[in-house]
Amino acid sequence: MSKRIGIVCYPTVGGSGVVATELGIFLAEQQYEVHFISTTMPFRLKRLYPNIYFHEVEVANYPVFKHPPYDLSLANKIAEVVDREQLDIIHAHYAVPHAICSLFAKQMAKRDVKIVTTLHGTDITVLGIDDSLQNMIRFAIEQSDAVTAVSESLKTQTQDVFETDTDIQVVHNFIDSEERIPAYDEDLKRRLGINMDEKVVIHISNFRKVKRVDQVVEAFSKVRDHVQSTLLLVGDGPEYSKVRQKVIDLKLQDDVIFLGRQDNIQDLLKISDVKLLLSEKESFGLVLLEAMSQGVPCVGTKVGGIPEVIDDGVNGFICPLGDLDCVSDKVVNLLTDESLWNKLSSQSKDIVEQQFQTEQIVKQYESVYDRVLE
Ligand code: GMT
Repeated sequence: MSKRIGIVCYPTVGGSGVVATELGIFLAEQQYEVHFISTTMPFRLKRLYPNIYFHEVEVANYPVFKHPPYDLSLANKIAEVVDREQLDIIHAHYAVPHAICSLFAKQMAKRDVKIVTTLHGTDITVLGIDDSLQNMIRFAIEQSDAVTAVSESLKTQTQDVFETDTDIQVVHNFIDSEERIPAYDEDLKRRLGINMDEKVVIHISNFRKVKRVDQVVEAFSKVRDHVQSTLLLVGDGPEYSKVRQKVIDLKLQDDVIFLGRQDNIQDLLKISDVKLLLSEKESFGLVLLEAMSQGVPCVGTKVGGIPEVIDDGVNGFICPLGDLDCVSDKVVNLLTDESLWNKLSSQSKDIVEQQFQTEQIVKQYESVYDRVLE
């Protein structure tokens, strides 16, 4: 009989939501029965699949509650779905709150369900440092039936911060490069007001402080002194206004295009020459795979899991955090040396094909499921 998996995730735009949704879709194609448990329908779940179900968590909001108790509603919903749908496994994406809620649901449910927790980063690199949450995160990690982390770096950091010897399996992020090759939209550059012979640098993120988008603009400013180019900034978030101001301060208004949140980033990547990710914390950087699968070489910081994705000099370049001269030198090299660009572009695609394909990585999650059900 096919396995029944409940996936608890954030449905919004963001790497963890994308990974959880693509995982669910691929599992469904392998005949698993997949139940998403979340506040809204995961945004990538656009097609109808007969063996994928969505269970909406409705958050109670009575005047007596100072804050709507999302976590309690979620735990209650998970327990309800475990019993009704006879789930075998709950795969929680993020220790807090999803693994914690899943553990609570396991105690409430009548059925014995296994909990697999995937750590995506912020729960460890940001919340793990917060004393008030440390014990709870450690509890989630130690009580789960299996724990995975999206990079070696995140695994090591988790074991160090929480002083735990829990076995953590590294399962990298993945991408289905086959599905993501749109036709080159010849007209897109012109519609964006970019000259056809101009180079394009791109950054895509949720504009949180850790993404250091201001440094992306500063590095681009240095690049712009040498190469006629445009910076595409895709995404929105808390630092957005500051970044806009930075662009004004550096008098780059004519060279930087803010595109806000975009669902369809493949078309934008297709017209881009280099992708920048200069984060101060980054457990993996799924967006790097998205760029590499389109043959866009990446320049990133020597932080977290980024060096596990960018092999320095092979499919892009790595610079020390905050070293913007290094970043601009590498970008200028890529934009001006066609044979270097061609080599790194084709090696980017090869690395995605060889190391980060959906099928290959999902097998690793499947072996985790088999192990906990043994
Ligand atoms: O990067 C973010 O702020 C979003 C966050 C998320 O929850 O989606 O991304 C985290 O998970 C992704 C999927 O595993 C990773 O690729 C990102 O590197 C990680 N972000 C951070 O560690 C800051």
